[in-house]
Amino acid sequence: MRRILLFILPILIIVTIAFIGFGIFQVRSEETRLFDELMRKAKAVAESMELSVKHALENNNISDARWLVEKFQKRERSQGCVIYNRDGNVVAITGRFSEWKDRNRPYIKDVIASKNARGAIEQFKDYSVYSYVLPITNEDGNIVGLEEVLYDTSYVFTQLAELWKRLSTVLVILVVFIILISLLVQRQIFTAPVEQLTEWFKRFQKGEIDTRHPIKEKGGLGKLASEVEQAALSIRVARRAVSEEATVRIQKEDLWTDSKLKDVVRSKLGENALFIVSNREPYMHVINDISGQAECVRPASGVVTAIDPIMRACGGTWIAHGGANADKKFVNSKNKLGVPPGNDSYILKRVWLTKEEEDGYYYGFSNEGLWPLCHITYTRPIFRESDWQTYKKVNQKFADNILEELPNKNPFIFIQDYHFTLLPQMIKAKRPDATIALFWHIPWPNPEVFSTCPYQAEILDGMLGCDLIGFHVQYHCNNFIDTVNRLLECRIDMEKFSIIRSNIETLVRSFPISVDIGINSRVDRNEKEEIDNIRKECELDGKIVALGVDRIDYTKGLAERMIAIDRFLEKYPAYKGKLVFVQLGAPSRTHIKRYHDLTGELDELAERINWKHKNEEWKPIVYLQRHFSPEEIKPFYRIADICIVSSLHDGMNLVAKEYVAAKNDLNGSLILSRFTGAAREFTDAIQINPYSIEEFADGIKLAVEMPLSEKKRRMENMRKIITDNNIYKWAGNIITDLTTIKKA
Ligand code: ADQ
Repeated sequence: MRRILLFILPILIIVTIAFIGFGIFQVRSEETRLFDELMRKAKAVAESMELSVKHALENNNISDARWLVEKFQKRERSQGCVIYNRDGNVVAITGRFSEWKDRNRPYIKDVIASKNARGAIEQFKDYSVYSYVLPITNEDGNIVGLEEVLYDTSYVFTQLAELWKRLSTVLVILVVFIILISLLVQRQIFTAPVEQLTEWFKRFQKGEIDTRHPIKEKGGLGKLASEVEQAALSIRVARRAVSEEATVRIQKEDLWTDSKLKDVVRSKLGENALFIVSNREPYMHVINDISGQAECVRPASGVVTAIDPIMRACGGTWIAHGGANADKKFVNSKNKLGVPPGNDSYILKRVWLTKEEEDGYYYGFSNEGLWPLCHITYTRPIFRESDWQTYKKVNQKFADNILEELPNKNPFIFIQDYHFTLLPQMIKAKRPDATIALFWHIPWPNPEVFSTCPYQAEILDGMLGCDLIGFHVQYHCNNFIDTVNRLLECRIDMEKFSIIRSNIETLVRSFPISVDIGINSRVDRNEKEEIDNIRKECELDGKIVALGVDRIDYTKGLAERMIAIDRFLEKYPAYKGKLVFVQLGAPSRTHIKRYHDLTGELDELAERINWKHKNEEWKPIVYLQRHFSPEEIKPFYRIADICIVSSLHDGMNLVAKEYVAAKNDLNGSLILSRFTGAAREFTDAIQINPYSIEEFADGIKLAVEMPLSEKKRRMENMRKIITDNNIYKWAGNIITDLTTIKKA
């Protein structure tokens, strides 16, 4: 708009100045013409009366003189006449100008003296009057008197004002025409070709077209178009070169790092951008209750912990629900923003959901239905038809949001979790060229359990729009293949471990997720200070510290953990006053009754156990119920002599891996539930059955009493596992597998 103004404004200024100049000239000419006409009229009238006035004056006939001036009363309302004797005294005057005689009129004496007629504009009351004075002489040339004809000139000014008004109207019409024509011309010669060029550049960048730019003209725009074409071509060539270089580098490096993953993405996906879809967004903008200011928060979510480093390394677009209360303030017109804040490594696109949609799709179907269905923790899943309908609607909403972002050729979409089972099929139906992977972060139950879901066929069908479905462990892959085989009509290729349905082949693979050991083991600047503060605030000096870090979720075995601490202290009272268990609990899904009840249950349990065992200087449980940033959690991991992960069922459990990654002094023990995915890799952890409180309490004793050398040996083994199998390897393997399938 500013550009258009800059273009139109000078034209408007020039036209307006020219028009005003022309107007002034027109009005001046008209004014001169009207006054000329007035003077001529006044002179003619005076001369036509000269003889009659002379006669009346010579005969000293006052009544004739009065009769003559009164004739003017009947003429135009603006006219008048005054007859003077030879001394300049008024003899007769038209009634409407009667006050004229009280006015100072020095020119009368001049006319008597010079005997020359005089015409001039004079001020009278609040208007001006044209006065024409004619000397009346006898045959001897002596003055017998004077005759003055008066004209009110207001009508001249009224006519001039009318003229100005007409000229202004023409000016306004002209300005409107100029603006319209300029906009039209500007669009035709500037905006339209630039839009064309932009569209071409966008599509050329995405690899959708190979044709030359569409600008035909040779002038400035043509030159600009050629430059743009050169730049686009150079970027393409550079990308290809980077991708080839990346391939060479990958072959040389063994260990997976963020830069190796970046190289894999470049070499395997080339120009095709990476799209991640998840329910939870990696960065939320939340209003701080105390300061009232918006702040950026990383949510407590295993999916976010895992995927964020990948996106930081590779770039791309992450599409997620914008669910925080200040999220809308931080997006652009396309609902996007660069994240992490201040670093802009990748794009986050926020999708908005209504409260009803969030209730039905997220709280209802996903977390009261699918979550308990897949976790065997004896919490009954609830399937409501209305939730299912909303779940379908929201999946479609995400599909629409993704489809409008995709480049025209071979995009790569990586969907996260059970919130989007229908999404793969929805995207595949519109974009069969898209490569789609879904990672299922939670366990997959056996066919009997899954068949209790009333929407089983639609869910499986939706998921089979994928080219690849990943689980943490092989056991869940087997469960999935069994489920599909039992519940759907399809062909299973056991050799490739794939499912073929409606001509789409879906590979099923296990990819054990992990963490970035580098980020987790790095010592931060203020860490020592933070550790001292925590020790002081939680009264941990000289104590054995056991730690739990979880979202408050019934699958995480939080109650079992507290009960095991109680049993441990009962069974081994020598540890009273010596061991403190710190639980960091992030409130989660609190709108769901089961979660709300759990929060109350845990508060009560911690309170009861503390009451039972505490003394004046010590209590066994420190329960910190809030969200912590990853930087805040790390010093707790460093302090902890023992980390307890007691999930009743868990896809993987990243807390176990974060703890091992943070323990670079090797002085720590991990107590790990057998029912986590992590238990398959961490055979050196102290594995427990969280349902068996005796075994659990003994596990704590084993961890407390384990000799340092044994602890170090076990920790070293576990650290080797996550060094080799880190989060970059996880993502790299998925991308490599996918691109291999695509080529086959
Ligand atoms: P989650 O069920 O969210 O993940 P988990 O793997 O343990 O579980 O990850 C939790 C994450 O939240 C960790 O990064 C942890 O540091 C963080 N966290 C925990 N408590 C917190 C607190 N109080 N404040 C802030 N952050 C906190 C799902 C599956 C898992 C699977 C992951 C990844 O349920 O089985 O391991 O996805 O695939």
